[in-house]
Amino acid sequence: STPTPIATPEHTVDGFVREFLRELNFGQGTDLTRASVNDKYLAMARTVRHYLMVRWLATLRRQYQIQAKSVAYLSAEFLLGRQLDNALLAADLDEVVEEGLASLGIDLAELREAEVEPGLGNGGLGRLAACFIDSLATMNVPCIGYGIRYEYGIFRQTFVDGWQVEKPDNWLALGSPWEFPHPESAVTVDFGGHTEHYDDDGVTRSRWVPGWSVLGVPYNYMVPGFENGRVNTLRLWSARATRAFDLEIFNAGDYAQAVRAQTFAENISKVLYPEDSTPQGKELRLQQQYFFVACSLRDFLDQVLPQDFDLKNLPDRIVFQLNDTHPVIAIPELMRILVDERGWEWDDAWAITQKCFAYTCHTLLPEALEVWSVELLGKLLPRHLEIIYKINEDFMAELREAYPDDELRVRRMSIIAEYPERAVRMAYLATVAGAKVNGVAALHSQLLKDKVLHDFSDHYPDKFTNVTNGVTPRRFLRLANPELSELITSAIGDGWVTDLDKLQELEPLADDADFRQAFRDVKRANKLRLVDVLAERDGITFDPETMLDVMVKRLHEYKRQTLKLLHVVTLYDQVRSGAVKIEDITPRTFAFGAKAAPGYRMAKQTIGLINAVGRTINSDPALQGRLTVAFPANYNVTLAEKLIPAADLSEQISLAGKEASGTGNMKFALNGALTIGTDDGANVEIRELVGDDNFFLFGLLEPEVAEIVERGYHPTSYYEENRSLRHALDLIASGHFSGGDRATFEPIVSNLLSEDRFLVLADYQAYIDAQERVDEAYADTEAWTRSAVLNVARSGFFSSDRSMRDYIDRIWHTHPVPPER
Ligand code: 26V
Repeated sequence: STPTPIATPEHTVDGFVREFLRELNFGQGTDLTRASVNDKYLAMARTVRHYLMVRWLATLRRQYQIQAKSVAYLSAEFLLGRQLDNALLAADLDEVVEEGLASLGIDLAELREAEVEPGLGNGGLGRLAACFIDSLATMNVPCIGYGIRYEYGIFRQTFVDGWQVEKPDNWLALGSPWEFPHPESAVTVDFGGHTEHYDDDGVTRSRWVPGWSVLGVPYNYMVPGFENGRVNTLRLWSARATRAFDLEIFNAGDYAQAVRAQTFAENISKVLYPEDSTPQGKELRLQQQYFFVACSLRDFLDQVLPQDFDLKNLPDRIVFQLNDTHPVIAIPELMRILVDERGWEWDDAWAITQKCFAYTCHTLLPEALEVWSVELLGKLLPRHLEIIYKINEDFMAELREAYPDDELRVRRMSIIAEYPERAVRMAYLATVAGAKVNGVAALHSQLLKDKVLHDFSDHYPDKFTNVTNGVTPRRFLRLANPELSELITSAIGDGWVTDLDKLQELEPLADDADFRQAFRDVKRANKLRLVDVLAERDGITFDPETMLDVMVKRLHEYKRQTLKLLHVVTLYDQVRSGAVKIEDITPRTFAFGAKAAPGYRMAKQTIGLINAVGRTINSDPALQGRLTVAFPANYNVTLAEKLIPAADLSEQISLAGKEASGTGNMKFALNGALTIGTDDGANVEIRELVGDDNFFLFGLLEPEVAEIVERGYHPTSYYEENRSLRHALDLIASGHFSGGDRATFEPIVSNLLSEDRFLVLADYQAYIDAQERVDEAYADTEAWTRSAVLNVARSGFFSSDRSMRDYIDRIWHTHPVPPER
């Protein structure tokens, strides 16, 4: 006997206006004459939410009834980007809202810009999680995303004299209309203390006597599918002090100390760690990881599952997907729940646990593989450490049986590292416990098997698989590039939005001159739009008639922003020295977007250098309209959505064997930019699909890199033997870009000349040559456009819908559940 079901507001302009005004009056407590832009934005966001609410509740009800197998996507990061447009698209409301607001004299575009994006991730890994949950909702697959509601997301980047200065990202300050807090459903998470072992009817059992605890408050977010009536849930956890925690201290009479205790607890979800390559072994980070994982397991087992659920059947009802090693502590946590709390036998618990987890690795850099010191783990999670030891003990025994004469191998594979300190290798733990392990592009998965986890792929050949990453076509084509979307739809219909392989039908149009002209018109319109955005946002000007050459991604040595910069400096030097006439240079705008981890010195230096080179070039009257460097600060999802559709050339120039996949590369190809790239990550697959003629490949291949490094790499020989490289480096070293100060960028130059870990100098000439091929190709407008169209037509594979299908078929074995109709 359900009470009267709630009704969705009428899907008409009048219906929207009524609901909007009600929200403005009753929700915001204001009226049209007094409302601020923020008032109007919040009222509109809540109104849009109402249109999705019936679907959300229906999705939840149906899932409770049928108990279909779900995916729990455990991720420390969800880099969602702005929510409004996505919600409007899902609910098919954009026209109604635009018209409704216009009838009230409100400009939708202005309200859009009022939204602060939730930047709850560092880069590719967090954005991937956001694309995946979008796809699962659109494909009607039951999924719950679990993560952390950081009070401060990725820092806001500013430039002061060209140097990065970080500002806190106070994204919640003006209200957060997309979230639903549920403090009444808070769960308790324990930390610290010690363990006890006791006799239970002749059996020795263990228990954890924690030292302190915090509360996890869930905040729910809607994850709407595209026009399909489904709304999945993303549940992010926020840390609070427990009442017991407070009371104890209050009763002791120390009010100030009690308030400090609150702060201590709330610190756990306070801020996203902005490092994405070098784990620092910070205690707070481990607290974050255990916090969200413990909340999520508790929530799923106690709240989501029906009360009488028999956990023996858990693998039929859930798979926990581990997004990198960050949530891997969930493995001993599930063991602890089953063995200590539910009294299961160890072997039974282990058998179930091994079926419930799967692990995705997102890196190849050895320094990015997380290890947690035994000392820290033992202090913070003493029972989990015992459980990990026991898992390892059993695993070592299994290995000694399999490899009786190979103790070296057995030790290599230990979950516990002995040097430089005793520490738990989280990737090994995930590999041993997980039902499947996957890399994120074909090359990456191969290298995982051959190198990073070689012993494990020997031992468990069937565990390893590949799922090439993807991006959601809703956000990164349909919403980010409305004009191209319209052009595509006018040619092949709109089925591509949920079936991106349909883009293949565009292929013949690459040879249609009218279509190519229309395609160029779209690109031009997108560039003009970007000109306005950058002028308004950053005070940057560039000529939309120039080739837009874009490198946007986190700043990392392995991604090689310095290689791009050496190209820019080389062009500048050629013109300056008179070796090349300015008229002979293809006019280009070099756009950069990159945040550096605040503690990553070389990366911050590189940001300084990009800005310094930009300042010099942009202020040289001889180069006006010919060479421009545009480096807008604070690159984020919102800016990506404006930059990528305008790009002509996509820079994907990591050293081969270092970029696990890349996903920006896919977004560019899908929006009709041509790629200049190395044979790395998903570039390999992009090139295979779009064809050699439509991709500018350069640089060493992974095996060649391995060979050079093996032989001993000497960057100075390249410097000595290559004149233009020498000139470019000398120019930087001379202080030319730093007001004559030779010291400023000395660390970059000397690093390249002495160590050059990522073989920038070795790939320099190949890169310069490839850029010359780019110039030649760009000169033939029709041929270039043809290539660009083919890039779009052949990028259907890179839909995250396809990635999700692969996960479903190869790892999850879940099924879509269409909504009741
Ligand atoms: C690692 C660490 C290490 C500890 C400090 C904090 C932290 C935060 C994040 C990470 C993960 C780094 C791995 C990562 O982001 N990988 C990227 O994943 C993308 C999605 O699969 C992929 O496209 C990129 O190539 C890969 O670099």
